[in-house]
Amino acid sequence: MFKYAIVRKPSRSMIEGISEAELGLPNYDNAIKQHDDYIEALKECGLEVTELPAVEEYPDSCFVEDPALMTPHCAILTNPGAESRRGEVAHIADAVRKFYDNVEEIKSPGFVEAGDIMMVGDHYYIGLSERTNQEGADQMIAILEKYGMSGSVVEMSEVLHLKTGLGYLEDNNLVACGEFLTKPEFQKHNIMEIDQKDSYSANSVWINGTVLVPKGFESTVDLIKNKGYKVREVDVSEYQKLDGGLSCLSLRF
Ligand code: CIR
Repeated sequence: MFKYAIVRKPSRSMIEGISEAELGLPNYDNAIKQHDDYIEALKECGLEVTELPAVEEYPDSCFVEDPALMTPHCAILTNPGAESRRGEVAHIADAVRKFYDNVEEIKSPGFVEAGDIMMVGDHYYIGLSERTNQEGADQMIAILEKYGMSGSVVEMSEVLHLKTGLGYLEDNNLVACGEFLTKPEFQKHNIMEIDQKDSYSANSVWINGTVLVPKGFESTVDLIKNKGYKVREVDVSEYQKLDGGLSCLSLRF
């Protein structure tokens, strides 16, 4: 179960965020409304939410999932592969230290963005993406092992981050799309297949028994409800324009 979440208010500079989505520029006012509803959804799941102030200098800084990994035993400040995002780590560090005594760091030439990391119990799958390299993954695995956890790498090539195409819903259930459907390492889980046209909804998030699903993906809602989960839809379309999904907008721990 998770108790806390950290989010960061989007900055007006978000329109300059990195994007390959070709969905147009996000509308700031609408993004704020969607962010408020996202926070509401986290609270409905029983989380105590810390909202950090916007940081104009970093257009992608509302995607707080990437600069830190929170585990039950320690937090790890990452070293984002995207150069324009590296400075976000210093901005999240104080908030992380308020909750953790044990705070570790990924150092260059290792790069990790925690959107590439999926937690399954004590094990952490680490996607080797354009943002996370082998050196970063090796450092991450060494840190996890130091605290009695484990990690393994997943080769990937189709999407931005590992969790762009995957979501672990606990109870051995995994929503997955595209290249992740056939990865040998995931075959021990119950793979719930997300249709390619609904791929954005593979980034659904389990929080304390409820699954947050991005708004507008009825088949995914049905798939998840049919497994017995409670579903809460959240409209994050303004963030989709920046390649950001539901999980990217919070740290949950
Ligand atoms: C980026 O490209 O870094 C941001 N525009 C989106 C980050 C999304 N984060 C995530 O998937 N964990």
